Amino acid sequence: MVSNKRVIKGEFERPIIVGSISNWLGKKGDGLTHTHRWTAYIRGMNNEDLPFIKKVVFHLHNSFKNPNRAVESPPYEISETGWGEFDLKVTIYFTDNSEKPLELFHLLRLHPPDGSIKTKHPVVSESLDMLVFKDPSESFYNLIKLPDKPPEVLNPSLQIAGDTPMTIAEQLELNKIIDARTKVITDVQKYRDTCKQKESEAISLYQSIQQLDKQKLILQKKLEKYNLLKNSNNKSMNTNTANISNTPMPIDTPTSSTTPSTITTATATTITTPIPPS
Ligand code: SLL
Repeated sequence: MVSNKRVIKGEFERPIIVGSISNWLGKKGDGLTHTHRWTAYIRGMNNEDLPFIKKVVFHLHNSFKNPNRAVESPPYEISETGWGEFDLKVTIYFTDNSEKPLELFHLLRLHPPDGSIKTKHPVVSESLDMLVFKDPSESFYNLIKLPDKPPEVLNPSLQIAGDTPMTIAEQLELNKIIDARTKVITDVQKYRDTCKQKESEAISLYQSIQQLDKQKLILQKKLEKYNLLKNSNNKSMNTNTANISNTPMPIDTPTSSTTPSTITTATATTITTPIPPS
């Protein structure tokens, strides 16, 4: 069956963040298999809604009970307690069924980069993924477009610190880091767009140059023909009637006309006026 869905031609990108935040449970943990409480999540770069997502499935390590956890409405996150880091697989299903589900991987970190195990600080790990949609349907395109103004809400990763909430100073610090990274990502995107635009400008300029080169070649050939003709005319005139040799040429040359320069006169400057034979 032929679908009559209208599509928007092109490739459209939409950034999303996959991340996790983990807190060491300290005495609240069992010191064995439940030492950390963590939350893994998918979120918009600026916490904007993700209306193009239908469902997110988090595939936990097999040591967890029911390792495949489906979340069918926002916020797309799951919280658990555990003891170890692992590669979390995340499958994103889109509202448009013709868009293939996407698989992402995220290293669920429990420990800070310095390797310390018992830390009071939450360990946040996030990465940005650029979703690319090719020729999406018009209705889906409207969902993947970034909203003009991102909502100004607190980062969800700051709201899910669980039993050990972050201090204001920590939240502010983390906010700063996330904001700075978001800015870098946005800037990179902007520069990439500018590059694309400049590239297409360069291509069309190059095409114009080629076109002009062709025109120049045609005019040069015409000119050559004209010179040849004029040369032979002059020769025959010289032999027949010596005083007609100074007859002005039928085209505008710098010597024969005072009309303002045009492309014709500019080309005409390359005319080599033949020296009458002595
Ligand atoms: C490894 N990185 O490769 C480890 C796997 C698995 C962590 C870590 C289970 C908690 C529970 C849990 O934390 N697994 O039992 O509910 O060996």
